[in-house]
Amino acid sequence: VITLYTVPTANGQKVTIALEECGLPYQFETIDLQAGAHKRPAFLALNPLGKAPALLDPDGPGGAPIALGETGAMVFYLCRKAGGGFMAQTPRAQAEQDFWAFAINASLAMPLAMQFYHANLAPERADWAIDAMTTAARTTLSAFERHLEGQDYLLGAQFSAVDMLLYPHLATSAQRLPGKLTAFPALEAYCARVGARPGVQRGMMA
Ligand SMILES: N[C@@H](CCC(=O)N[C@@H](CS)C(=O)NCC(=O)O)C(=O)O
Repeated sequence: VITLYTVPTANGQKVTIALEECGLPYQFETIDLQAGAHKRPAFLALNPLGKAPALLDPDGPGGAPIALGETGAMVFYLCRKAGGGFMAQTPRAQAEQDFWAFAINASLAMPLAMQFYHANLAPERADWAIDAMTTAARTTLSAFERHLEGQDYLLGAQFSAVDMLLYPHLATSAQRLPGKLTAFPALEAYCARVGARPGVQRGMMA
């Protein structure tokens, strides 16, 4: 059975949503970041970047075990393993899917994480850093807002793998920004739409 080594954050939730939506059996172990469990050799063997989450599928391609880090790679792997129904089907849609996936994990997740770090964890408070990361996150959120004004999901009418990557950042991380998502009505409506899916709800609770 697939094991997810995870943390109760948006990054962990993306993968549990994928596991639940795909109907793949799994178990999970919580990684103790405070204790540095993600920097130990056993974890680095799963994800050389030393960041949670990571997964181990004993029945990977060709029947051999596979370990993976990076939430984008994990969600796409799981969706393909489950038959590819949540993945874009045409070269044009695949290019669009990859654009949104990279945008979420590089241009949205990173400033949200840095904003949280500077607002809550940094040894010294630096208001300029909090402001810069808040602005960077809001700039990306504005692009998602404009895109979702005209359609229900990131790739159009169907819920897909990239929605699994976006939703937890909106439902969890972005809620910590001053003003939350109130300036982004299309994103709020999108959150209600995606959050109503039973698989998404189970993934968020896992
Ligand atoms: N780009 C990575 C980000 C992973 C990440 O930043 N994970 C956090 C927890 S949510 C972490 O392990 N932080 C501790 C560290 O970086 O040392 C992904 O999408 O998987």
